[in-house]
Amino acid sequence: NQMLKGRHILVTGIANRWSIAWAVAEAVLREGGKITLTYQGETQLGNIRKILADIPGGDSVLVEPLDVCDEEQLTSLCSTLEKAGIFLDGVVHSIAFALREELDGHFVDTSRKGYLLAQEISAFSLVALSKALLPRMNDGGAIVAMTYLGSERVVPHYNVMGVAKAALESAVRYLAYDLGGRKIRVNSLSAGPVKTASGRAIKGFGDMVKTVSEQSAIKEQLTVSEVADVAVSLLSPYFRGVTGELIHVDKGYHALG
Ligand code: 0WD
Repeated sequence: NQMLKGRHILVTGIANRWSIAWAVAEAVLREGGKITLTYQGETQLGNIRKILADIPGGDSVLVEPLDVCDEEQLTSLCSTLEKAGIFLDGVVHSIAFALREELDGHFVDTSRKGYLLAQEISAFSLVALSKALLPRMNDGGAIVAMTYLGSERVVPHYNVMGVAKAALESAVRYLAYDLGGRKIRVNSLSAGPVKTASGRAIKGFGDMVKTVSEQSAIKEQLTVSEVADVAVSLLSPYFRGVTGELIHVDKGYHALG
């Protein structure tokens, strides 16, 4: 009873084996799906190759370059899929970036450059990626974007990234409306803090993980596999009636005052 049997999912944002995106890719495979991965830069490609070497059939996975700021790479990703005869049933957007100095200081000091960069990489990229991949998506497919509670509430130090995530979540709703005609669903998954490279870039992240787990409904630290299991559920036909939605995967932290 695999949830994604026969479905092909493109997963972005694997920086290393601790990335949320890798946990999602593994869960897709477990649920009987196929994966295509994208990487940004040679270090990530090396990391991805090493991870794939450890799994059965890993050698045959397509791994393509994608810097979301590069229109040409978006176009060539689509033509590579075409050449390979791949039609996608799902896309996972697991990409975010902000300059470290914007996460250290006060939000009021956000620079124009830092603001625009965070928006471009963390929010507009979902629009650009969706548009670029639409010709290679099957009707009835699904898009999932990773977000965080710092969009809805002030989370100290999340700053410019909170504003970018608010834009991302709004883009999810507008995309859901536009793509509904093709029964392509678009949802966001708001994960609680989990220890990854991006997480660690936020000042005081280790303490935050601990405090959040103490203040959640379920008082345990969130794991990436718990996040990944919800992501594959959102990609699966079980969620065919759900689009434009935001789901908190945070052990109930968001529900507490
Ligand atoms: O606690 C956490 N870790 C949470 C993460 C809680 C809630 C949400 N999230 C979100 C993040 O904001 C992000 O959207 O989940 C997503 C994945 O985050 P992650 O797994 O924590 O982070 P990481 O393993 O660092 O992957 C993010 C990746 C980048 O990695 P690095 O570390 O090299 O910045 O985003 C990708 C890149 O792979 N990325 C890009 N990809 C394509 N083009 C670009 C770009 N221009 N910039 C960053």
